[in-house]
Amino acid sequence: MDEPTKQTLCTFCGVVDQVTITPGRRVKATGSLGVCVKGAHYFQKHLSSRPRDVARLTSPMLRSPYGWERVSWDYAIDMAADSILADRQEFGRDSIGCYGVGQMTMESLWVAKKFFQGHLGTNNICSNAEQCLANNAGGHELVFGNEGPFSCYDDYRHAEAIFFYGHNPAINHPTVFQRYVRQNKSAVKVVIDPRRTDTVDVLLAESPHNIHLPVRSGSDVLLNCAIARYLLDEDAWDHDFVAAQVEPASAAEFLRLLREGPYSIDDVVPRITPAGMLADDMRDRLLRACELWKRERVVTTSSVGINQTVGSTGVASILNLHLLTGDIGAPGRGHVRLAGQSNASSELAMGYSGRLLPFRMRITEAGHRAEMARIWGVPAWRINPTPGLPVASFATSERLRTLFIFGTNPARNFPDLARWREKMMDLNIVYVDSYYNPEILEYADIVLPCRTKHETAGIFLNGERRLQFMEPVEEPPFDAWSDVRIICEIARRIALHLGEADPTLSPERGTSATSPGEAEVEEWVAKGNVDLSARTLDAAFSYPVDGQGEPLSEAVWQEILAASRGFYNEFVDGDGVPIDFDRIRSGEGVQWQGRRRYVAESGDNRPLFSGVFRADRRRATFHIPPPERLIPFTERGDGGFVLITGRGAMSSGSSGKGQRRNNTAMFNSSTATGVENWPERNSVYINPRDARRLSVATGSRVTLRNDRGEITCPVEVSDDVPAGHAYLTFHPDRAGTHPNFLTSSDKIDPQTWQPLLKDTRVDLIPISDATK
Ligand SMILES: Nc1nc2c(c(=O)[nH]1)N[C@H]1C(S)=C(S)[C@@H](COP(=O)(O)OP(=O)(O)OC[C@H]3O[C@@H](n4cnc5c(=O)[nH]c(N)nc54)[C@H](O)[C@@H]3O)O[C@H]1N2
Ligand SMILES: Nc1nc2c(c(=O)[nH]1)N[C@H]1C(S)=C(S)[C@@H](COP(=O)(O)OP(=O)(O)OC[C@H]3O[C@@H](n4cnc5c(=O)[nH]c(N)nc54)[C@H](O)[C@@H]3O)O[C@H]1N2
Ligand code: SF4
Ligand SMILES: [Mo]
Repeated sequence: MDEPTKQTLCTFCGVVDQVTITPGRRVKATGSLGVCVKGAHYFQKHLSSRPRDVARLTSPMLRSPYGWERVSWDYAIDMAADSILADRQEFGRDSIGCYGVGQMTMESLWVAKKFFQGHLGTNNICSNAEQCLANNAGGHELVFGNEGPFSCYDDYRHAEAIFFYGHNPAINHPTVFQRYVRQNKSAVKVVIDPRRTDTVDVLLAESPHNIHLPVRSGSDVLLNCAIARYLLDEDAWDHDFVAAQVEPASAAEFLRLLREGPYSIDDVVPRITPAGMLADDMRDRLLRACELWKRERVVTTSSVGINQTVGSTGVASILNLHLLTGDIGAPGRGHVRLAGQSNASSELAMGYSGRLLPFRMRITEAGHRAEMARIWGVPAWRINPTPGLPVASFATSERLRTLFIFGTNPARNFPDLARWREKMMDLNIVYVDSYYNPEILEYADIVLPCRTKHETAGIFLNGERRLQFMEPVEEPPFDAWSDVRIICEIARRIALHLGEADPTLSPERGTSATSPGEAEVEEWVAKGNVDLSARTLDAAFSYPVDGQGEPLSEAVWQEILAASRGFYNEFVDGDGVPIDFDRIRSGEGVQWQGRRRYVAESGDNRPLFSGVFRADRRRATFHIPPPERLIPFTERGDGGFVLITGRGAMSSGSSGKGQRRNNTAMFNSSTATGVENWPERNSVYINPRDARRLSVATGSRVTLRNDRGEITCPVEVSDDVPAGHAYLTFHPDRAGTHPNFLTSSDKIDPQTWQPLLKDTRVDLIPISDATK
């Protein structure tokens, strides 16, 4: 019998491409962007050879003294519910935590927030965005008052100049790079990246006008100050836009800082130019880049090269340039967000951070808590007024006891890995993933198998704010549940246990008239979780379900849509019409608030920007960078290397010619695309100057060491990396190289708490032949 053609989404990276599975199981691109190697590889592998190549979790499992024990769903859900109730009663509300991957559906993100924050009263609920995209949101909040990005991919087509700050789209967002960036042949492209990346190679081969600025790590804010100063000196900034749309005090302060500080091209060039590069060469390239800001329509994109180094200040320094030139809200002008993971944008909108409530409301504001409680239908006191932990501090928390992990691989991708792995031994970990991953199984206590991307239904909000629907294309071959179902079943099981313990339990204690204080709530918790209401809990997580017991996306979406009303990121289209489920499901989905935000409505002279609430129209603020963000990392003068970890360039070419070897089928921990893609051993890349200094050559082994730990790997000598820097991918290899033994969880962004993973200092110690 002929199989029907099926349509779904690729939900690895934040582009979220549309995919058609044709009869015979060929995978084709449906949308305008095509699919990349990872996307195609995933579907081909899962649809044609399952379950041979990819190890799946096939049943709920419990750790027992004899190893893993396979158990029924019913039993596993009981165990998870009991674990919450027991730890909560003994250790308090914030002994419970949740950490989730950026590829979860919007439905599961919403339901998890409601459960952990709205009912269990813990703010220890954060997500992978806190390692990845949070600082993009943080930068937007500093400058505009809200996190929403304002441009779309199409802006690449209309731009006259495109700047990539710490972003390597040729391998990391390949469909957007091919279909938008490279199609705009006339735009001049500028890549700001210490490394010569694939993106740099492709663009420099394409046009002699394209520019690579191989600045020292940590230079971006300084660089942007130099560009801004140039625009001031040339009187090439938009006086009218700044006067109309920017807070006057911040404008005065920013202009003064630029004029009085050491930000001229001559001041800045020597500080950002890596050893071995001629300062005149850098000067010439920088001046050409400044001229582009002066004359052309500019689109910028930043990614984790900024988010994980100079953080939200770095993003804000780019947005400052858009404010200064008025390059916002028009075709070909603005900052385009390319999210790392498919639903990272939903995590930001849903306030995934220990400081935030959904729609970016703040935990510490009583009015915000009351508003969220109203939406969730719980008494305001139930939302804990104490912020949760930064994800980077999970490892040192005395309070945390039970941690839910939805996907994500914290046994590999977390900073300070040694400390964190030790902490995981103490935690009661409920781990939810589709794949068998021995690294995490070492730490997990309860394992719940969830549906894969091609078995789940769900809503995704991509980097350009497009809401789309992922259709399941196959049923799971065994009883796997979606994340949303797992959360709802645990919540309802808790309600059941509470009801059994006390059938007379009143629907809610402490109504608004008798609002209890924090201490009183904790007393109720200690008395047997009697702060919880069985009735409210059961009602809140009883969504209509399909024939297999899966909560219906449409029902959850209706709740999210209604809740979003009045917030700046309320889910309306460009005409202000609420986006209903059928529209998300059809065609290429719907972009919330239209193709562009911050476009003046006709005849409307009001400020363009909104705060948390849509009605709160305000001017933007130039962000004044704190002094510590203006110092390139190599200026610390401690003789060590700056260790950059990222994607691509995994192992040395076997030819010994030092060419890069990428495996573009790898995505982060690369569980879904299969272990057979993993290289044998990853290499650390260093510049020939440093190799001479250390007397090492390609193939030599070195130890990378700092105050966090040490790892060993082979060297690749390459001009791709500037002197003073070392590059090592964080993708897995079979040898078990783990760069996160060297990263620190102490260096976090003050605005978002995101760890600054790419700001890592290491010493490189050659291993003598005798110890090889
Ligand atoms: N093929 C593939 N695609 C992916 C992924 C994958 O694993 N594989 N992962 C996805 C995810 S989760 C993400 S977050 C994105 C990330 O996409 P990218 O941001 O492109 O990823 P990275 O390679 O981590 O870092 C980008 C660049 O930042 C540079 N950099 C380091 N320090 C600095 C600095 O101080 N300043 C500047 N200007 N640049 C610096 C690095 O040299 C690196 O080339 O990719 C997504 N897409
Ligand atoms: N040193 C260093 N460390 C880094 C980075 C770096 O550049 N350098 N980058 C950081 C960044 S940007 C990121 S995004 C992280 C990536 O870190 P992770 O979030 O750990 O990365 P992934 O491998 O994408 O996801 C891990 C697991 O999530 C599962 N998963 C996917 N979708 C779902 C779902 O819907 N539900 C459930 N329950 N599970 C699911 C997958 O099967 C996979 O096993 O690493 C961070 N760590
Ligand atoms: S991984 Fe990203 S670029 Fe590749 S097909 Fe999937 S969504 Fe598109
Ligand atoms: Mo990411």
